[in-house]
Amino acid sequence: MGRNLAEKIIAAHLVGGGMEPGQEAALRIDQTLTQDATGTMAYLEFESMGIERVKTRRSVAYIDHNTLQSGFENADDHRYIQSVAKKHGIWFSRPGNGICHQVHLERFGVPGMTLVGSDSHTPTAGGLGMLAFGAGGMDVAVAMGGGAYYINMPKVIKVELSGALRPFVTAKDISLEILRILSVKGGVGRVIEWGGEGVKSLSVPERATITNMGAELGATSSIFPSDEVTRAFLKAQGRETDYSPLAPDPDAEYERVIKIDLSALEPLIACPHMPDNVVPVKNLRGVKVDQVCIGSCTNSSLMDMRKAAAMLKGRRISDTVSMSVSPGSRQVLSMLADCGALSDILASGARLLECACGPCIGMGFSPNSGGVSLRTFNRNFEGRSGTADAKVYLVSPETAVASALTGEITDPRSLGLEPIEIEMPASFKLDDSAVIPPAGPDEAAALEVLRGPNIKPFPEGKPVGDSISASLTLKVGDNISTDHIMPAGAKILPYRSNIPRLSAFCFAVCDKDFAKNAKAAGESIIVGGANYGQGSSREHAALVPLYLGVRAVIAVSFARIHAANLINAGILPLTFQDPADYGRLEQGERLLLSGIDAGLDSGEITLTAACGEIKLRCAFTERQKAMLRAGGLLNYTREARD
Ligand code: MIC
Ligand code: SF4
Repeated sequence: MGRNLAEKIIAAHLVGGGMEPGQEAALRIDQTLTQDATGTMAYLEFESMGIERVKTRRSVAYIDHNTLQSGFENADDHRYIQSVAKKHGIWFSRPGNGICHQVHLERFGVPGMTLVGSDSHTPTAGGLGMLAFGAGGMDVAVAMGGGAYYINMPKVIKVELSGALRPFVTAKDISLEILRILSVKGGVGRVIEWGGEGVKSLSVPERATITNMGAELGATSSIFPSDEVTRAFLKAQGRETDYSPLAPDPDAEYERVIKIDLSALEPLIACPHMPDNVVPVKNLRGVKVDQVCIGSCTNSSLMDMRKAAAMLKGRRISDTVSMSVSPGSRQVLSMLADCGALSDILASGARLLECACGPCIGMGFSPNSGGVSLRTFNRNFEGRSGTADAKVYLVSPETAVASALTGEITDPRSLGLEPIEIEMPASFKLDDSAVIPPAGPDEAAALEVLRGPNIKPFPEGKPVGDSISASLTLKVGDNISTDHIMPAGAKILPYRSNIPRLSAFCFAVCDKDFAKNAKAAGESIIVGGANYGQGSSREHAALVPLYLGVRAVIAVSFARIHAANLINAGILPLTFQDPADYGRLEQGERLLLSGIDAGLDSGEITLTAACGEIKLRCAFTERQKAMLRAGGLLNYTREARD
C-alpha cells in the first residue's frame, strides 16, 4: 500500500514509537522556531536542561509579537532572547524583520523537513512541503536539545482541489471553505493534505495562507506537495538547492477525501467570534465597517500586499473606516517600497504598521467600542482584538480592501474592477542582515546571557500522586480558547516571562475573580466543555494555572497542543466517559480524584463529587504517564538523563 505525504515524512523521521493508528510517533526534528511571546519561556526551559548547543539543523528565534516596548519588559526579553540565541547556536531574527511564519517561509523552510515551533501557526511552512507542528515551549526546548517530538499518529484527510480560482476569490476563501466544512474541531487528530490538479495554480504564499489556518481546524499539521511551483519560489528566494520534489504515492490511502472545486468558490467571511462561523460575503452586504486590517501570518505576503495596493491605487478609503496594513516581512515591505505599491497604499489613507503581528494579537490598533473590524487574520475570538465588545470578521485582502473603500461589507466582485494580475517575481530582494547568526562554539562559551528583572523563574510541576482533593474553582463551556485561559494583548503580553505577574489575568475574561479564588483554594480543578484549550500554543495557559495551584482539568474534549502543554506541566487532563456528567458538576464544590496511580494504567479514574461518583477517562501513552508521574516534561527529561 502506498504512502501519503504525511506518512512519508513521518516514516523518514521516525526515531521511536510507531505509525499505527493510536500509536505515538517519536519524530526527529530538523528545525525549530520560536517567537518572543513564547520564546522567553522556551529558552529558560532550554537553559534548565543544561545543553550547550542546539542539536537541530536550524533553529531560529524571531521577535514579532511583543514589539510595542511600552516599558522595559519587552526590550529586556528581546535582549535575553538575542543573547541566549547567540550562545546556544540559534539564529536571531531582529524585531522589525517580520512575522516568524512569513520569514521562515521565505528564508529557511525546506521541503520534506520537520519543523516544531512555539506558535500554533507553525504549519504555515506546510505551504513549502514541510511537516510542521505548533507546540508548547517545553516541547520546542526538548527538540532543540536533540530530543524527539511526539505526535499521536494522525489520520490524514485529503482535500482534492480542482479547477482554478475566479477573479477576487482567493486562497483565504479556500481556508474559510474548509473551516465551514470541517469546523474548528474537524482537524483534531488529523493532518490535512492538499492535492489535486488545482494545487498547481496556487503559489507557495497562497498555499501557506491555507496551511496557516490548519491551526484553526485544530489539525496536527497541514501540508502541500513540493512541486515545480515550490522550486520556482525557492529559486526566487535564492534557495533552489533547498528544493526537492515531494508527492504522495498514487495509491496512498486517506481517512477521507474532501473535494473542492475552486471555480465554484466565492468570497467568504468568518463572523464573530469563531473562525468557522463562515458565510458568503454577499450575505452581509451593507453591514457598516469601522476598521479594516491587512496583515498577519495568514495574509501578509508580497502578493497579498500588492493585490491590496492595486485595488487601492488611485482610490481613497471611506472617511469612516480606519485601515492598517502590516507587511509580513522586511523583504515584503522593502519590495513594496521599490515597486511603488507602498505609495499607493499610503495615498489611499491606510496606516502603515510595522512588520509584526500587531493588531492580530491585540498589540495596538484595537477597534472602537462595539466596532466592526474586518481582518485578513486567522482568529476572531471574543476580546482578542483588545476591545471586549468589538465584532471581528475574517476575510481575504481583496474583501478587506473592497469594504474599506465602500465603508461597508462588500463582495469585491461587486465593484466592477478589472481582475488583478500580478506575477510572482522571478527573484525576491535578498537581504538577511537582520538575521544575526549564532556564535561559534569557542566564542559561545564566554558569552553572557542578559537577564532583565522581568524574567522570573517558571513554576515546576509536581508528581500527580495517587489522589487529588481540590475545589472546582472554575466551570466553563465549549470551545474555550487559550485567549480565554491566558489572554494576550498589549497590557498583558509584556509579562510572558513573569508568571507570577501574569497570573492576575488568568481566565479574567470568564471570571475576574478566578486568580484570587484559585490562590485562596490552594489546589484546584477546572471543568470545561468540548474542544477545551483551542487556539494558540502558549504554554502559559498551562504554566499559569499550574502556578495558581490547578492540578487537573476535566473536560468533554481537549485541543491537541493544550492537552500536551497540560501534561508537560504535570497537570492531569481528564475527559468524561459520559459527556452528560459535565452538567452534574457545580463551580465551588469540593472534588476528589482517587486511585490516580492505578487509573493511569487502567485508563479510568473515579471522581467523587457532590452528585456522586463520575467515571473519567485518561487515555495516555506510556511516556505521558511517566511525565505525569514525574511532574511534567522537564522533570521527566531530567530523570531520564540521570
Ligand atoms: C496567537 O496567534 O494566538 C499567538 C499569539 O501567535 C500564539 C502564541 C502566543 O500566545 O504567544 C499561537 O498562535 O500559538
Ligand atoms: Fe502573530 Fe497573529 Fe500569526 Fe499569531 S496568528 S503568529 S499573533 S500574526
